[in-house]
Amino acid sequence: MNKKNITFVLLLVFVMAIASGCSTGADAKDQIVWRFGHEEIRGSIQDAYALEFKRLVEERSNGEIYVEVYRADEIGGVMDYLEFQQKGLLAFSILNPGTTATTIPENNVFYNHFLLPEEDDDLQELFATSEAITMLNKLNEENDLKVLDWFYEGFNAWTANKPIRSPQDFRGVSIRTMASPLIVSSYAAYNANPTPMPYSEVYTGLQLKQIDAQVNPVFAIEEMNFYEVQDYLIQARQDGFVASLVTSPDFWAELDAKTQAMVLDIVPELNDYIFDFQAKLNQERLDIIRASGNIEIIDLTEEERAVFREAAMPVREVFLRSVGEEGAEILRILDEDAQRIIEKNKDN
Ligand code: 6CS
Repeated sequence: MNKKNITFVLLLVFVMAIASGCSTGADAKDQIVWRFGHEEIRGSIQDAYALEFKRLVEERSNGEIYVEVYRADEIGGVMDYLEFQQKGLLAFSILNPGTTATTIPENNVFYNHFLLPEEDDDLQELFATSEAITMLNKLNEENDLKVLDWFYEGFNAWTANKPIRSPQDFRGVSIRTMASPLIVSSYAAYNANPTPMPYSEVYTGLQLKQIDAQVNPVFAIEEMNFYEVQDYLIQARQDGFVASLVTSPDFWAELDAKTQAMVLDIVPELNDYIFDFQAKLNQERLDIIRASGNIEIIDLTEEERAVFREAAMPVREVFLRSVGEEGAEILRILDEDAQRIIEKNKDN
């Protein structure tokens, strides 16, 4: 079966399951099933978020709701999950802007390099308070995604088969990125050859030397075994991996007020949980990678980072060209709020 047919069959299975009331067994004939998709593998940050969501929903609904978690590639690739979510075939998903910005370019705002605060607490405050987030969520809703939460999975590190300390070093390096055009432009601005490919193919791509490098948070570099087939892990702290908990506006509108309130109560708890979880997991996994002795870890100096910052600034124009006035306003407010929060918290 080709990919289109597989997608079609999956859609059909979903529609039939939804139409049949989604019961999960003899004792569960009135049980509601919420299908929850995410982009990563078992043990990842998105999986921890999904499992905690499942635990809290099942507990607080007194078992009336059962949450079924689908991980990356279990029922399609991440682009399929976006389509399933926009069509309301999944109740909830975790999707990151590298995926959603292919149809909602404003979501790329988070992937402008050297924009977001580097401290986790500052970032959490920014997501919770910035008017830019409210504006972004409204735009998503107009595009069939209701965003309930934005969270963080750690800064994006590079792995490569050569040391990279300057944009000059990126010349001739084919680096795998996610599909979002802004991410592609960011690495083109560093002189690299950005090569989008599905997440699940990156390990083989590196092993077979179809690509020379890739970019992802440390926890992912460990669990996807990228560090086993690369020689250098480079921490430039140019941007972070942001993800969103989304549902579809139609699905949400059909939930009764009590169920909506239950979910809205759970979300801030999940946000606190995952900010702590990702910090610990990224640290633990950096330690595992270091202990393996497989890869040299390079932390760029402030001087080296400054050269990348300068090369990244023209890419803001690429973002602005891809969005309308509202997108420009979102970037302006997010930047302003980020600077204000960093300044306010700097002595804490
Ligand atoms: O690089 C990617 O495509 C993926 N990376 C992570 C850490 N999560 C999901 C995403 O699809």
